[in-house]
Parts: sequence; C-alpha cells; structure tokens
Amino acid sequence: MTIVETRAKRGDASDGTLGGRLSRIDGPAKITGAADYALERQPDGMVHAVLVDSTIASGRVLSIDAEAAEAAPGVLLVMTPDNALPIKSATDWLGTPPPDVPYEPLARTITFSGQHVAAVIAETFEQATSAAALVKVTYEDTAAIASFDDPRAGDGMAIDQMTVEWGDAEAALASAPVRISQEYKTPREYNVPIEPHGLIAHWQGDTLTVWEPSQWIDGMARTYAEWFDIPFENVRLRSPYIGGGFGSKALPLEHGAIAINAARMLGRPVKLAVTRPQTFTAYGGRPATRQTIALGATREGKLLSIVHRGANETSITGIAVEPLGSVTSIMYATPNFSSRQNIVPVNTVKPGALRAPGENPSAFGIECAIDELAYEVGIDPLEIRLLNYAEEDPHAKKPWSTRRLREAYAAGAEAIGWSNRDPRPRSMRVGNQLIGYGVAAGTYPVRRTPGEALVRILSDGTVEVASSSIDMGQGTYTILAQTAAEAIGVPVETVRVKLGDSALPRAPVAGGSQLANLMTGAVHKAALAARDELIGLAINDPNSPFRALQANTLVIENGQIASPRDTGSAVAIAEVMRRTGRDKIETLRNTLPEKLRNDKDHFRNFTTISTMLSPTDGDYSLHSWCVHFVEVRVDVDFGTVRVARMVSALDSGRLYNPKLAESQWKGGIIMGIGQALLEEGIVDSRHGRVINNNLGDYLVPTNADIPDLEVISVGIPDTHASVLGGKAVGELAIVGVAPAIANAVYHATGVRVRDLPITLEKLI
Ligand code: MCN
Ligand code: MOS
Repeated sequence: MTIVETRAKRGDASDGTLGGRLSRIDGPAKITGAADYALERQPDGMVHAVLVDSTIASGRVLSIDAEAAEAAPGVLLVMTPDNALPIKSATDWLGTPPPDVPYEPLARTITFSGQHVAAVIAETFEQATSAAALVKVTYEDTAAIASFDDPRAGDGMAIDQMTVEWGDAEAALASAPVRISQEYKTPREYNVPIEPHGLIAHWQGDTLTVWEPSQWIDGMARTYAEWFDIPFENVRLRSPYIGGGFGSKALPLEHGAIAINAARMLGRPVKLAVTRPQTFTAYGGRPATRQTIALGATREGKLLSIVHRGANETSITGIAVEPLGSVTSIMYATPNFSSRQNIVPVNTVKPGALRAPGENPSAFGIECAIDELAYEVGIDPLEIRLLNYAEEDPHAKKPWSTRRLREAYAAGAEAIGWSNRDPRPRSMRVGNQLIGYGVAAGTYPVRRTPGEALVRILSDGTVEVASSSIDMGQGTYTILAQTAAEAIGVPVETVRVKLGDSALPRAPVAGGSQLANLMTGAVHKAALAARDELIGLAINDPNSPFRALQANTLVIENGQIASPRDTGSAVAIAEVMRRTGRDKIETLRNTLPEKLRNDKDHFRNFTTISTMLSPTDGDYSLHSWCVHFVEVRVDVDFGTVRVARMVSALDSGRLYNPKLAESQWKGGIIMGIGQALLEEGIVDSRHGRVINNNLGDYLVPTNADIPDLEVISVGIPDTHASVLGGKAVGELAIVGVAPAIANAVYHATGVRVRDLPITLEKLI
C-alpha cells in the first residue's frame, strides 16, 4: 500500500522555519489531483452499498420486504437488523467502557426521519441505488416532535454539569438600576463539508483496511476494532486527505458500521458514499439553540449580574449538549452570575459538533446582550466592553495566561475607523443603503490531550515525521514539517510528513482546535531527541572533526553540523550517517504526563477525552481571544444585508505559520458570515424533516457575499498554553462574527434581530 508523504517544494525554504509563511506543502498534490481522497480508491472486486432511510420521524419498523430488491440485477445483499452479523458496543470518545449489549447500526425503532433501516449492496452503485428504491418498509407511525418550538417538546432536562453560579445573581438582577432581558435563538446548522462522508471497507482475513476521511484516526480505528472484536493492530484506517470536516468527521458513525459489516459478510471490499441529502441526517450538525440573557447594571453600564438560561435540541435517544454558557461565564467581570442549561429531546438525528460548538452560539447571546445594554445606558458598545473587562477568569478565579483582548479592541477599532461612527442607530446612510458598524468579541479555550510522534533522520540526511494526525485543510502537514526542520536544523524541503494512517504513532482528535499545539509539541520533542542522537554520533565518531568537543557546543544549520568556534569544519548530516554506518536515527516520543505513561489502561486509551486537560487545569486560565468589527450596508427598501467591510483582531498566541493561521481565521469568519445571514436548517413541522437538505437550498456564502477580510494578529508567545507558545486557531474566528453583524444591522436600521439568520423579511 502506498504511503502518502508530503514535503515542501524547493524555493520555499526561506519560509521554512516555525513562524514562517510557508505555503501548504500538500497544496501541489491537491491542485494537480495527485492527492487521492478516500472514495477514489478502487480495490479489486469492490461492490457498492446504498442506504435505505426511514421516511417517518417517529415509530417503529413493522416489516421489511426485500424480495423485489433481492431479485434486482447485481444485488448481493439486502442488509436488515435481522440478517446482519452481530456487532459489539464500543468505548465512547470519553473513554467510557462499553455496555455488554450488541450495537445495531440499522434501526428497528425510529426516532428521526432519515434513520438508516436497511442497506442494499450490489455490484454497481447504480444497481444498488435502484434496488434500494425497491425495498418496502412498513412502519408504525407515531406522532413526532419536530423541534423544540413544538409545545409538546416541553422544557427538556437540566444538565447540571453546565450550571455555573457565583454571588446571588437573581437578587442582584432584581435590585439593579438598569435591567434588560431578551431571548436569542440560533437554528439548526449543518457541516456540509464539500467531501461528504463515506468509506471503503476491505477485509483480508481478520484484518480490516478502511479508507475514510477522519478527524480522529486513532479513535475511529479503535472503535472499529471493538465493534468487530479484533485487535487494534488489525485495523488500518487511512485518511491522508480530507475534504473538510468542521467537526463532523471526528466520530465513528452508523454508516461506517454498516459498510464494514457488509464487507465482512460478503468477503468483498464495500464502498459506501453518503449522499448530499444524507449529510443532513447521517450525522447531526449544530443543534438549534435558545438563550435568555438578563443583564443587571449600574446606570454607567457596569455589570452587576448576569442571569443566563439556555436550551438546545437533542435527539430522543442521545445526549448532545451545546454549552451555551461557555463565553457568557468568562467574557466579562460581574460580581453575580448564574448560567443553567437544558437539553430538549426532539425527533432529530443526534446533533454533533460544528466549528466552535458552545462558544459560537454562546457568543451570539452575550455579545448581542452587551450591545443592547450599551444602547440602553447610552454608551459606546466598545466602551462598555472595556468598562466590564475581565482582568482574570471570573469563573475559575485564575489569572489568564495571556489575554490580548484590549490590544485587539484597539487594533481593530483603529483599522475599521470606529471613531467615524455616528453612535445613533439608523443615522448613517448613502443613497438607499443604511450603514451600520458593529463589534463583538469571541474566545476559544486551549485544550490539551497527549500525542505521540516519530522522527527519523535517514542516511541521506533527509527527515521523516510520522503521526496519525490528520490534515483536513488546516495545515498540519506544513507546520509539522516546519517544526522538525527548525528543531533539527535542516531545510524544510528535506522533511517528509506522513499523516492519516492509524498504523502511525497516536494522535488525539483534530477537534477543539488542539492539534497544532499538541502535535508541534510532540514532534518538537521527538525531533530534539533525534538531533541529540545525531550530535552524539558526530562526537563519538573517531574520525570526526568534533571528536574532542562537547555536545552542547555543536550547531546544526541547513543540514550541516558545525562548531561555531571552528567555521572550517562543517559536516553534512548524510556524511555523519555514512561515516558511522547508520542507516537511520529514529526517535518516538509522546507527551503523556509521567503518571499516565506507566498506566497501561490509560496508555491504551490515551487519545480519548479522558486524558484531556481543561483550560483551567493548572495555575492559569488558557484561552484564545478575538474581536470582529463589521460595517454592513442594508438596503432600505429590500432589507438585504451586505457585509461591506470587516476587520478582526485575534490573539492565538504565537503563530506557527501566519499564512495558514490567517487562512484558518478567514475561513472561520466566512462561516460566521454565512451563519449570520444565510444558514438555517428548515424543519418541516409535519414530517420532522430538514427540507433544505442540499447545497442549492441550504445557503452558504459565495465569494460575492464576502468582502476583503482583514485579520490582525495581536498574540504573543504563551508558553503556559503550549510547548511552543501557540494557542487555539481553527475554531476561534467564527466565534463572535454573527453577533458583530447583528449589532451592525441594529446600528444601521434600528431593528434588533435576535434569531439567526438575519434574513430580509426580519428587516422590512
Ligand atoms: N496554527 C498556527 N499557529 C497556532 C495554531 C494553529 O499557525 N498557534 C495554524 C496551523 O496551520 C494549524 C491550524 O492553524 O494547522 C489549525 O490549528 P488548530 O487551531 O490547532 O486546529 P486543529 O489542527 O485541531 O484543526 C481542527 C480545527 C477544528 S476543531 C475545526 S471544526 C476546523 C478547523 O480546524 N475544521 C476545518 N479548521 C478547518 N479548516 C479546514 N480547511 N477544514 C475544516 O474542516
Ligand atoms: Mo471542531 S467542531 O472541534 O472539529
């Protein structure tokens, strides 16, 4: 099997150290089509699986008539819960051991529309598709609760772990001179990555190879091993390139179990490609949310109390929590605070993670509310944020490791020209366009899970880095090459990076914006160990010019080992390897804390959430910060909103590659603009279906919707946050975009829109 290696092309070397603006080293392979995605594989004898999904949202399957489908041309199997091979339950991603009950990925009880009830496997995709239409499923149909707006949904259940309280928030609110209270809502939003989900599963005896896009190779491979009761080593999950995930590709899903099981039953490789409409039901996006936020303040705008009550939709059988208080509890200083959250079961697929789960809708609530308070007391929206600035983490009561939010406010305000703004709503106008300026802040925590990396220095002086990390576009290949190049002292184009293979050293999930910090840390550790070993060889070689020197006096630069005191005697790495007869130096290092390193169980599960440190474990509270300044133009007759200008200032600590970090930030900002103005899963209240389940009707921004985006880095290296000083990047920038736009729309029009998206009918 080919190993995908990625390395920089010549000419980029000047940008190759950490902090340099090296272009993506996987870019040429993607642009030329050499990068192959999971479903492009063509193993011999491959057959195709197509899912049959429930057409009702609530009830049960009474019978499945597969006769016509089984008789259709090319059909090999119609899989139902009754004929599928049994599968075991698996450890969840928290590391919780599984219950000893079988796992059934095909449903008998229906809790949402689009649930998989059967699968047809045929020689060709077309045969499977047409036979799937012949499968007759009879249901007992019971009344469905389409959304949490249905009165029968009720208030749901409280999630006590989400409760955060200090002081006496209700009493302080009641006695505050100024009080505001409003409800803010966000609709169901979907990940819709350009590459839909899918996999090719191939059994050879009791070893399993799966080609599948994955944000968490190690975790998904372990689940597959547990489901099918084979050793972890017998699973090879391959995911070298991924066409976007945004949180949706981190966990094993039902369709994966179905395809792998079909491959086992048939003894042939099975390909299952999730269709675009199924990307709305085979996996859940961000749940619909609602929050009431009550703020109590002095007449000068100083906060006295925040009372926050939130709820999100979940599925009937699963618990999905979108933590709505996550920004609310840390953004501003307040002596009294109370946040609680419910989840409301409805007939939907279990919601999942979508870029900045929690922080994103949380910021929409609090950052709109603080803006409302600013107008209520008559002070500038930027001013009120500085007035209530949290000098330490008001929840954890710990100092921030770094919080360059003040610097961000200053830089962003300057760049957008905030002082040109007339503070009165609906006061700025050019022709038919109402002009508004808005501001909102955002934050994302620094999460820490251990990781492992292998570094190899080869006899020709080139370097290999290997890890089961993934790159779905965020830049992992590139920054890991830069890390190794800098730590060892070789040109970046001599470093090859291998990722996306479960056989490689273990990496945690590329979720929670943690991978860059964790894996640069692990690669840095392994690379320094390899460098030490290399220098040891150079010194111990009897013919070496460095024979009499101390290890710590040698330097490696540009692939040459030298003593700075003796400029004449630089020796190439390849030469040292040749002289000492070594074909490679290989160092495997992990970043497990000492106490976990010797614990066998933990080591087995070490990339699960059970080994993740919270941002407040330790002496500091670790977070990235950002602020967005927006100018909108709203057509006075038609209510159409255009983002005309946008400046964001962000603190992600040290940037390993500013070009890529800026691109990540802009990607998040673009998604935030889509969330503010376009994105909405529209639920049919009769059938409990999301009816705009395609990219024609589920609107995401196009280039024409996006102005030039200016992003300004205000971060400084933060070594409390990570080994090399970086903080979270990938999810940060989407946080705060939607409230900044909503606030700008209010300033432009005098109309406060508290439920996303801000569509024209809400403005006219
Ligand atoms: N980076 C940097 N300096 C830092 C930290 C990061 O230069 N201090 C840059 C690097 O290029 C790094 C990237 O930012 O590769 C993202 O780093 P990080 O914030 O650690 O995020 P992860 O690598 O863990 O990526 C996951 C994150 C998440 S959780 C979602 S959701 C998301 C995102 O990344 N989905 C994405 N960005 C995405 N980008 C693309 N193209 N596609 C997705 O699906
Ligand atoms: Mo990101 S939503 O944490 O994968």
